[in-house]
Amino acid sequence: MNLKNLITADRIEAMLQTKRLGRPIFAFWRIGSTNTFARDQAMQGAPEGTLVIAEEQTRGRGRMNRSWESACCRGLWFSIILRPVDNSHRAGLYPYLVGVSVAHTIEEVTGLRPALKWPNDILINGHKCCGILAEADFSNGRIQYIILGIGLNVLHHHDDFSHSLKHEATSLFLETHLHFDRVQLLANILRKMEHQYMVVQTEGFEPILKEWKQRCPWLHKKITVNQGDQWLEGFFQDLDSDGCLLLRVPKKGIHKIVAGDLQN
Ligand code: BT5
Repeated sequence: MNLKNLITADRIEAMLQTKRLGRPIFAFWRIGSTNTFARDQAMQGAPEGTLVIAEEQTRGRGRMNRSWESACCRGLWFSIILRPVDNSHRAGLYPYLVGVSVAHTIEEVTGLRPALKWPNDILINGHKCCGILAEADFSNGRIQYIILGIGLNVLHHHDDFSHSLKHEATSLFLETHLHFDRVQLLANILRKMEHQYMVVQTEGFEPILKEWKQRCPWLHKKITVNQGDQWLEGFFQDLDSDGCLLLRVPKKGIHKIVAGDLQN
């Protein structure tokens, strides 16, 4: 690893092209979880746009208490605090904003077209390169803050993944053999996110959901959704206006799925 390619607050600041997202910056060498740190900051009043990023996470988290592998100096492990003036039932839509922004950026820099998999995985050639963890705080039916945690595998070689992930995960390097500058990538993602955030404030989530669906190869196909010990089979009919998956189950009608995992 070339030392000048490390993630530092100074390098991020020099490359940022945003007005709000990425200001202020908390950059760590090692942290438990950027989402946990960001949540503590948000509870203490940290402003919208606050960025928390680390070269390594020792307790990176996925959804439902799953863990997120965050190898040192290989990826982008970061969280952004948003404070949208919005109703709590729309909190589930913000991960789509991230998914579309990251997919856009990956496509721009690699020329590859990543697939978006419900609820919020990003895959290249069938392998997961990015996961998103959104955690929100509500009161009186309003969003107080939302933490958008993003894990993007950038420079990993096969051996940087644990044995169990080797066959399901990928990185931008593995797909392109290019060494991306992670800070430049981060700046591109934040610029896209800020743009999409402005779109949401003027036009709502429609344009984002539309683009998300265009990038989701499972839409209108037969799928299986896993919810703990329950498996549901049906057709991926649509996303509803809150971001839930609408599953059409033959002879049983439409099921609205709030959380779960889509099986291949
Ligand atoms: C996610 O959860 O995909 C959300 C991951 C969010 C990680 C970011 S990193 C910055 C911020 N701080 C945090 O602590 N978290 C966020 P989920 O859909 O539950 O997927 C978790 C599953 O993905 C695991 O059970 C593994 O199977 C797989 N996985 C773990 N690490 C991976 C990696 N680096 N690349 C690809 N897949 C991985």
